[in-house]
Formats: sequence, structure tokens, C-alpha cells
Amino acid sequence: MKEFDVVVVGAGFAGMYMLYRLRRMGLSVLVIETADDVGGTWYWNRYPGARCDVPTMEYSYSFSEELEQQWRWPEVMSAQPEILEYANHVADRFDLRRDIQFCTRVTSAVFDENASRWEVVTDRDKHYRCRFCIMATGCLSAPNVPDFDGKDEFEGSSYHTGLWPKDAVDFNGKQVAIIGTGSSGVQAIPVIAEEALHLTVFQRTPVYTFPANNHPLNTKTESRYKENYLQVRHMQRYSPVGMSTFMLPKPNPDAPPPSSILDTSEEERREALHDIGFSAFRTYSDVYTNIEANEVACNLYRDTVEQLVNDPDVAEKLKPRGYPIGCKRQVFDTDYYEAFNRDNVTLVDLTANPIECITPLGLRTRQDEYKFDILIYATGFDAMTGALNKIDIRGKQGQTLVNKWADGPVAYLGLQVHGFPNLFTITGPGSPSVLSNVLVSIEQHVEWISDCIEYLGKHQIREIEPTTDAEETWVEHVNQVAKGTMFTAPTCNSWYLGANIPGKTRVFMPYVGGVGRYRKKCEEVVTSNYEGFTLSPEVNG
Ligand code: FAD
Ligand code: N01
Repeated sequence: MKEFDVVVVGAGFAGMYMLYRLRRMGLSVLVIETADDVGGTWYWNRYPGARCDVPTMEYSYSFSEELEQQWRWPEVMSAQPEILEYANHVADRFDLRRDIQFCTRVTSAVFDENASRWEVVTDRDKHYRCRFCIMATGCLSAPNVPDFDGKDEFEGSSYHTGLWPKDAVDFNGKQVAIIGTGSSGVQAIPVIAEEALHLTVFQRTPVYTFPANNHPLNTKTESRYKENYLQVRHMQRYSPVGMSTFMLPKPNPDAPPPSSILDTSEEERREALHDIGFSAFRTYSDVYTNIEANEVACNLYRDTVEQLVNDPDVAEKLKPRGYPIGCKRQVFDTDYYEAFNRDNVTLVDLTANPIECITPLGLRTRQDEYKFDILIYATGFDAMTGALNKIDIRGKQGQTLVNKWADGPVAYLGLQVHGFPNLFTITGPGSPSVLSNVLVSIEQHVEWISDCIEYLGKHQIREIEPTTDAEETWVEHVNQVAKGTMFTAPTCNSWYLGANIPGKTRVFMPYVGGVGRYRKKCEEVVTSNYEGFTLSPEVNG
């Protein structure tokens, strides 16, 4: 059995950077990846329209100044092919592939208490031993395909947006159906509608989506970023969501403090919406914290849908109701509503008419039968815990992670779990992860973990794991800060809460306290000699 200092699972942006750091520390590292190449999210999600919804000048690695200065992004929010090209460039530039075992899925990771080693097993029946096991398995990497009756009997081609094939899918002259109107569906629908003979959109919950306002990146903006990258990166790291305010207009110190949307007149609200779009909602003090104020914003939103969609019946079906803006991951679109004005796009409202089964030729709802050539599942992911729970992870005394997390994930800082020594999770539950520009959170975790491993080596520490106290206190804090936000509103059913997966315990998983605040907490833990963690010395140490 081959032994490594560290085995890393996953070769997305997290696994790639982890490998780079550990290798520079002189450690032996093996990265194991299911795909046949690097990129993670950007390898798997090749569906038409897939792109980043934060500026890619900020959604990019900061660890190499040369890389940062030399790389050129074509658009403000670049598309999947360019982001994948970037991942490939990073792999080439830092010669990462030689330590990555591709086309291999990790099936189990079991802790051997006597030897203090993890034994990692793959679907190729290979066994590896390592001192540290790092899960870089991603928060949105376990696709969710609903278990519809007859799912396997469809005779056409079916695809999940998160498992999209490498060869382009030809929609020309085809009847296409798509289930799901979250971020992926909203990005794919307008692009597929351009090519398909006909597109039928099966919608269960109408979405709140804001215009992305994407455009080519001009050289002036690019230069400003590149000249000020140090400052930009610092701002990102200590910001609420991993974004700098570098390109935003400086706040006017004489401007009045944000007011309640409830205290403004209908006319003022409409004027604000007209002038600055949906970001107007953020200028009020209470839209994201007070359900009554939120409903005022929702009403304005619904009026806007009415203005954008020609057919009043279709507009009515597209209006979200019954849950607040800001409860789900914010969706950004390009010409989403306009797509429903096309003659070749039909909307089916599944709340009135739910799917009964998939048939060989299409699908059947309670009231109708639909036929199509291509079926697309834009049905999301078993988020945050899905990829981890697919691996049989066993810690001390054979305890499984699945059991430990049966009532929702429990972890300290989203980095480690009590009972699972020397196992780390990058962007794990209880960290800002998916509530941030994820690359900023990935870099912070990778750097924290590598510094920790270095510290353990220097101080002859054999094992690190959090105390149950620290873990419980942190989980309580994670719940506490989410209380009163729209994320945990009783009417909210989001994947942040696990509500998209039948049977999954309803628990709010990410940390909403902010990237900067979280980072400071992680720094304090280190300065206080890893407060909240138990450090066990080497047996002969
Ligand atoms: P991933 O990129 O998911 O990589 C994890 C890797 O682990 C995968 O390649 C997977 O194959 C592998 N893996 C998992 N389990 C195993 C196993 N058992 N054995 C072997 N390999 C395994 N975030 C943003 O901040 N901004 C955005 O605009 C944004 N856009 C997104 C768009 C889409 C379509 C999606 C799905 C997500 C988006 N995200 C965005 C979130 C995105 O997932 C992160 O930004 C980031 O790419 C995650 O990197 P990662 O390395 O942590 O995980
Ligand atoms: O998944 P989702 P996604 N029957 O879970 C519907 C990131 N991302 O892939 O709301 C019928 O958001 C479901 O309906 P409902 C981002 O973090 C980012 O779109 O459960 N419908 C919903 O409409 C995002 O949040 C970008 O009622 C069913 C849709 O499928 C995350 O990935 C782009 C159903 C799923 O929406 C996931 O987004 C893409 C069923 N049985 C993704 N089951 C960027 O632009 C599910 N649905 C950055």
C-alpha cells in the first residue's frame, strides 16, 4: 500500500491550490479526482450559458502575483470555457497534474487509530495510507437527479447541467425540455431557446433573478485592478462576502443613513428601482431582515416581471410568491424573462400540474403529456454535505461521518470534525463557503490548513481534532447569526437548508457571519495555539 504525507480528494480550485501549497512544504501528496482533468465545478458544468456571476478579476487565485498580472479575462464575469481554461493554465503552469490521479473516485477513508493514519480506498481498488486526509470535494459537486418514476425509460438524450458532456449538445431542430429554474436553469434557458426548435420549461418554484449586466472587460478596468491587486485582495479577505468594493463609487459621507423601505412612498421606491435596478433593495435597511419590508420589495419585483413578459398568463406564472427575496442563493441572468416572449418557449407551472412520471417519449404531468427529444435536469445538487456523505468516512471507534451528521453537519469552523483527527474539509459546513466568493474562502482554508500541518510538524504533534465543546459552541454560533435573516425564514426552502433533497435534515449549513469576521476568528484560534482543538503529541515526543 503506497503511503503519502497527505491525500487530497478533489482537483477543483481547492484541491489544486492545496497541492501547490503542500508540495512547496516538501510533503508527499496525492490528489485523487473522479474527472479526467482539473477544474471541478468548471469541468463538470459545461451547459450552455454557464458562467461566473462575480467579476472574474476577483474570482481568481491571489497566491501568484505573476499569474494574477499575466492572466487576461475576456469579460467582467467570464464564462465556463474561460474559467476552465484558467484552471488548465494553472495546472500546466505549476505542473500540478503529475501528482493527480484522475478518473478515480474515493469510496472510503478510514482512520487507523493505532497507526494514526488514514486509509483511503478508491473505485479502482487502490489503497493509500496518509497522515492527513483533506476533503476538497466541493459544496456543489453531487448532482441531484430527482427520482421520477420512469426516469430510466426515456428514449431521448438526458443531461444534468452539472454532468454536462464535453462534446457540444446539438439542439438544432430539437424539441427540448428543461426541469428547474435555479441559477443553472436561468442561465441555460435563454441560450438553449436560441437554438432549439422548441423549449419547454418545467418550473416548480419561480425565481427572483436580477440582471447580470455582464459585458466585455475593458482594458482600463483590467489595468486598474492589476495596478491595485494587493489592495483588492486585502479588501476581499476582510469583506462580508469575499468581494472588494474597489470598483464601486466611494460612499458619500454626507448621504443620509439607509432608510426603511416601509418609510418610503410607492413613487420613491419605483424611482429607486428605475434608477439603480434591483440593487436598490440593498440600499434599504430592512429588506433582508424584516419580512414585511421584504414583501414590499417582492411586490415591486412582481410588477417588474409583468413589465418584462408579454403574455399576462405567463407573467403570472413567473411571479415568485410565498418566500422572501434573499432566502435562496441570489440568481443573476441575461435575458431570462425575455426568453419567455419567444414563440418557441413554453412554460409549464408544476405547482398546478406536477410531474407524475418520465415516459419513453417525454414526461407526463397530472394534466398533460409532453414529448421531446432532449431532457435537461437543471435540478441542482445535494449541497455542502452530498459529496462528503458519498464517501464512507470512518473516524475513531469506527464512527461514520454520515451518522455523526444525521441531524445536520457538526464541525468546528467548517474545517474539522471531532472524532475524525487529521481530516480537514475545505469550505466545509459552518464556514462562509457558498455564501462568499468561494475562491477567497478556498484560499483562506488552504492556507490555514497548510500552516496548521506545518505547525504540527514543528511541534511533534501526532493528531489534531476539535473538542466537542468548541464544535458545539461554533454550531450554535452559526445558527445564531443566521437567525432572523431571510435565509432561515420559515417559508424558505433552499439548498442552504438541505430543503431540496427529500429526507435531508433541515439545518442552515453555511456561516453567514461574514468572510472577514470568520477569517479573524480563524486567525485568533491560531494565535491562541489552536484554541478549541486537541493537539496530541507524538507517542515518543
Ligand atoms: P469543486 O470545483 O466542486 O471540485 C471538487 C472536485 O472533487 C470535483 O472535481 C469532483 O469530481 C471531486 N470529487 C468529489 N468527490 C470525489 C470523490 N469521492 N473522489 C474523487 N473526486 C471527488 N462560486 C462563486 O464564488 N462564484 C460563482 O460565480 C460561482 N459560480 C458557480 C457556477 C456553477 C454552475 C456552480 C455549480 C457553482 C458555482 N460556484 C461559484 C461555486 C463553485 O463550486 C466554487 O466557486 C468552486 O469552484 C468550488 O471549488 P472546489 O474545488 O471547492 O470544488
Ligand atoms: O440548482 P438549484 P442550480 N421537480 O437547486 C428544481 C450555483 N450556481 O443548479 O426551487 C421539479 O438552485 C428546483 O425547484 P424548487 C449557485 O450557488 C451558480 O440551479 O426546489 N423541479 C429549482 O428550480 C446555485 O445556487 C451559478 O421548487 C425540481 C431547480 O430545480 C447552485 O449552484 C450558476 C425538482 C434547482 O435549482 C445550484 O444551482 C449555476 C423536482 N423534483 C449554479 N427538484 C452562477 O451563476 C429540483 N427542482 C454563479
